[in-house]
Amino acid sequence: MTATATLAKPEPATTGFDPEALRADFPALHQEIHGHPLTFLDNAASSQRPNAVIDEIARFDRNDYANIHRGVHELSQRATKAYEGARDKIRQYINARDRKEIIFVRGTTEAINLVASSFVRPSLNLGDEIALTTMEHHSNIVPWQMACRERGAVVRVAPINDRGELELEELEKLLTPRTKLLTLVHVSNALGTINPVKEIVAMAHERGIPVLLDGAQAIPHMRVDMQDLDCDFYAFSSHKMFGPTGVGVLYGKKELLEAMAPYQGGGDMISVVTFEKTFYAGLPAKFEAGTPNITGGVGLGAAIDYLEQLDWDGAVAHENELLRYGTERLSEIPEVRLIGTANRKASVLSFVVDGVHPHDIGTILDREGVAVRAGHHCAQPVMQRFSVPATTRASLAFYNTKEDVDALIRALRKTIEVFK
Ligand code: C6P
Repeated sequence: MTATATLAKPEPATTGFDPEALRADFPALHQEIHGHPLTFLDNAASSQRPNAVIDEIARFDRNDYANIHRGVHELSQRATKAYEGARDKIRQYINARDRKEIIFVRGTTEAINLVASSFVRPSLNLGDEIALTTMEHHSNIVPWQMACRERGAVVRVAPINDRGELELEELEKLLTPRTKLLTLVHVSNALGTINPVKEIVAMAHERGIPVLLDGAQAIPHMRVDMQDLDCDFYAFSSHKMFGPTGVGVLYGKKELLEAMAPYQGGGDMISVVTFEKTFYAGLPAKFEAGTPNITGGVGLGAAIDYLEQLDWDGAVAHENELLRYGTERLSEIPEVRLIGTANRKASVLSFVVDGVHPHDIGTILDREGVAVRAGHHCAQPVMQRFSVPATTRASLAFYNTKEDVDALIRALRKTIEVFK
């Protein structure tokens, strides 16, 4: 036996996931609201930003800001490098094949509208169909209704069961030779359901149907891999992934984007303009007319840097434990009914309380320092499916803790007492 073989194997580092340490990165979390420490449980609407993002935005605006792609001067070159650098970070983060597949947009809503306008509308004919699901956000319903109305096409809707899970067999039945696109949410904002999107993409592709995934609520809770999912389009917003507002991403497969007409006309999306004929720029500029949200793009790049160094296995395990704990604690309150109890769920707790309107709950919780969202969450068909006008929604992030859940439960019990 050699000397080295007798050495004890080093123990794997047991770093553990420490949400408390991460909270220190998020200044907005450390304040009092109405005399109570803030409990921020409205992350699905928009998440808070870490110092790394706030500071990088301030640094960029102070030192490097100028318009991009246009100037030969130093500041324009620095700004262009930072903005295009953010595109590279996003490509790597979501494992897209090519940086040309990353289109900067205003957010998920604009990304979906871009696909509706430039990919679907031009070839949508009378009697064609767009397949989607009951659990879509309005931004993945209305653009398709608009396109279908204009072209005499039809929106077909796959149902969900009482737990808020997609009925896959019913979805499969909707996929016919008339289906021009299947578009669905990766993670539901109103229910928290995580859809088995990889399987669904494969199911659609077997029939030659392209797939758009609305990733707005998935990307803050998990790593996503475009080559693994093999979806044709994926849409997400920076402000739900710890970055700034007003910027987001449409990922699209290069061969599809190349074949699509521009979404909007203007500066930066052309190569030559004459009154006789205009030649468009190549990808990704073809879809990015006008001066974009330059600082927003750079800020999103900083958010990606932050997320790249996150212990994702730890974050996912922590959020799962918060979800389990929150579900258990809410279930102890007899007046509470959870809406959305899927087997695979992100850390979203949507619920109704007998005899109390969600808006009243939201208002009283706020007086206790607990920030939640009350309403239909821009998913009215989900509310209709569960026969409720609205829900109260606590949506968690990796920086939330069991103490946050306890604060919610305490404030909720107080609210219920008020209405007794
Ligand atoms: N949902 C919520 O509180 P924008 O506004 O474009 O960044 O994202 C729209 C959007 C699209 N899809 C899903 C699944 C979403 O959750 C959202 C935004 C927020 O649930 C605001 S309504």
